[in-house]
Amino acid sequence: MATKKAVCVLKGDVTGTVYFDQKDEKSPVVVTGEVRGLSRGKHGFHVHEFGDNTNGCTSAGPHFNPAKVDHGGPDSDVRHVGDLGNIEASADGGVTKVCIQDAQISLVGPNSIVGRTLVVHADPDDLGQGGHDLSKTTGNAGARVACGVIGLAQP
Ligand SMILES: [Cu+2]
Ligand SMILES: [Zn+2]
Repeated sequence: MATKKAVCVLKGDVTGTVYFDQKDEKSPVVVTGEVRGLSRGKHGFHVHEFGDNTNGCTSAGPHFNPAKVDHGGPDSDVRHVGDLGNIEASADGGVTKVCIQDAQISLVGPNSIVGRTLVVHADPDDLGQGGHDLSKTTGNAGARVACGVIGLAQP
């Protein structure tokens, strides 16, 4: 397989553009880009199951979780495929750089995120460790402040 590239334009209360690059099916996916307008602090950052934004970010459904396991953080042994953790804004309203490498998401095969939705949340993802009712499903990351469908990018 040649290098695969995908892209997501985030829209909502904040905006952004996020790129996904994968050298071959065995390689991690490199996630880069920018999100503009976040409040200072950590914000949950996930791939949700459906590429359906007909009812805004809500219709993207739950976290992409083909193995039907509990929510976790990107480095957890048990996690959803879509669990990319948090991005962190250093000040209110500025530009937050995204720079993540992840070995569970893919651009091909059963863990492919192409055609699914990337979501940025209002609150921090507790990575499954918060002890809240929602920790093991959503990380209690709160509202969906922006989202966009992940699609194949121009080469
Ligand atoms: Cu999410
Ligand atoms: Zn999750």
